[in-house]
Amino acid sequence: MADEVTLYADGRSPFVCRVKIALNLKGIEYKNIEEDLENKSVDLLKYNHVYKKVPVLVHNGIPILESLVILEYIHDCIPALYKVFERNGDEQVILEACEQLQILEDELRLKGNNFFGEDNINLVDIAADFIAYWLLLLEEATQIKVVTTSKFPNITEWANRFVNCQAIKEVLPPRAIMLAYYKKRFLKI
Ligand SMILES: N[C@@H](CCC(=O)N[C@@H](CS)C(=O)NCC(=O)O)C(=O)O
Repeated sequence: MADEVTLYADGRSPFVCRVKIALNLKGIEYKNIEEDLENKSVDLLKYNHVYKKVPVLVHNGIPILESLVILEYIHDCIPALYKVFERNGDEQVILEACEQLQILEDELRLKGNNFFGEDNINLVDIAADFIAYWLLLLEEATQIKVVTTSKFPNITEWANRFVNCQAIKEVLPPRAIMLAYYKKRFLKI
């Protein structure tokens, strides 16, 4: 995700806070526009003309409404991480990916929690599922390593805990299928 990202917000709102957390964890820079909900801006009313609520995330002029939908959108953008493999392990892209991962690593280390949702999995953990499972499979398939245990010990432990939760384990796509798919896609095997 790049370019112009604007968040129409109200700093007191838990729905807005969800989006800010996800943006921070992904290291995405954005312009925050604080709304007066008693006197909403023309832009907010234009972008969210049905519900007229915050948060609204505007990415390159396209508005995304509803905090959970915005979380999904931010997650789907997976900026530098996937690019590492598309660019065949380009050093600069790996560096950018590591910068993003460092934000998550620090968050886990400083709080000392099992999950981003403290003792339990929350939406941020779920939104980061790519890192816990798919990223490691991509690394294995391509032999391009980003998440080393020495560099990201907390992410490594978090990923283990995450994929070993029953509710998660039973819905993950099979390793063998994913490895074959990634080998075909990136190594043309
Ligand atoms: N379902 C929405 C709820 C958003 C919401 O209720 N926002 C409140 C602020 S906490 C709001 O904008 N209220 C203004 C209004 O209802 O006029 C979401 O998850 O984004």
